[in-house]
Amino acid sequence: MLRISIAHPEAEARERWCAALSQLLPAASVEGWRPGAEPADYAVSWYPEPGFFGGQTRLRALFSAGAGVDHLLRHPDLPSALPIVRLEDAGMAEQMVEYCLHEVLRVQRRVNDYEALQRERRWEELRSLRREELPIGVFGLGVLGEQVARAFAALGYPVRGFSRSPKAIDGVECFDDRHGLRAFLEGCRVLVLLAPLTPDTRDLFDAERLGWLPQGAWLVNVARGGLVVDEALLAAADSGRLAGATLDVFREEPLPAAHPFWGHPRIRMTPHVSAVTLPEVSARQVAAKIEALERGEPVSGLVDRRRGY
Ligand code: NDP
Ligand code: OXD
Repeated sequence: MLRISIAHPEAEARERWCAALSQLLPAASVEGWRPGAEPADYAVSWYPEPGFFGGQTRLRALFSAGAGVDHLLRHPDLPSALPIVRLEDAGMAEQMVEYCLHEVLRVQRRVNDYEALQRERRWEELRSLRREELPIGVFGLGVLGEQVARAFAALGYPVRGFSRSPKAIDGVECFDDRHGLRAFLEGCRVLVLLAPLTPDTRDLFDAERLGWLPQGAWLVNVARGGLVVDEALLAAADSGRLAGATLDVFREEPLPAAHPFWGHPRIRMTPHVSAVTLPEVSARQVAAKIEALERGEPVSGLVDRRRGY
């Protein structure tokens, strides 16, 4: 019998994954992992607990319970040849679009500025920006970034995107290394980060790169905290070079209570919730891929360990 192990530290998520996968694959045994559990054929996990890999003698693939896999690739016990399959959209793109749109509308309609005026009890009218005055840049045009870019383009915003490989997306000005990151960043009034954390993207947005954004730009980081150098972001926000930033992800999560981001007037924060994993939707994707692998067919979403995503 096919055995599927759910190695998830949160009981509620573990139960939802188990229930959904059991229903979709009734012939399989689907169980939450615990020390001493029988070896599994497939596993679903965000980050396996210590001891998990030691008992896996026949694991054929590990399904990430998220789109990003940087944390998994850093797992000290991860077998070097184990295929890792990540989630592709699975209900996350819609959430990302909503989150980014909300932040862009706040900038466009000056909501951040009105909130500051309200705190000072000041009645003052500010000029809103028109969509054409607010070019949106999306760094990372993958499964999620492409849908975010398309959504803004459909609403009439000028949209540009940057990816590793060349892309052609209707309504989106596409950049890659041939054009250079500077040419891309110089035209972004709002910059949305939606690329994975890899050796190439770690610390990429330092003082120099943030300085390539136009004066008064707004940063939205929904990717990983490690893409941005915290000190550089704080300095750009302190000086007003950046109008501000919306941060959903951080180098250390939960963000330590003493971190200056918490109280910074130009920084808005959420606790890594811009697009959460929906176990029921994700289970449909994972079940379909397990069935494909069992038939000997290739599946999409296979992580390339050399690239890091
Ligand atoms: P994909 O792998 O589908 O897309 C990644 C994109 O980033 C691709 O376009 C890729 O280029 C581009 N990219 C990778 N490396 C570079 C680089 N060095 N320079 C420029 N572009 C680069 O990932 P998803 O769209 O599914 O997810 C993106 C990230 O979003 C995840 O890795 C995760 O970290 C984060 N995330 C955050 C969530 C949250 O709640 N905050 C939820 C879900 C995801 P190319 O197309 O050429 O390969
Ligand atoms: C993910 C995330 O990568 O939630 O899916 O960050």
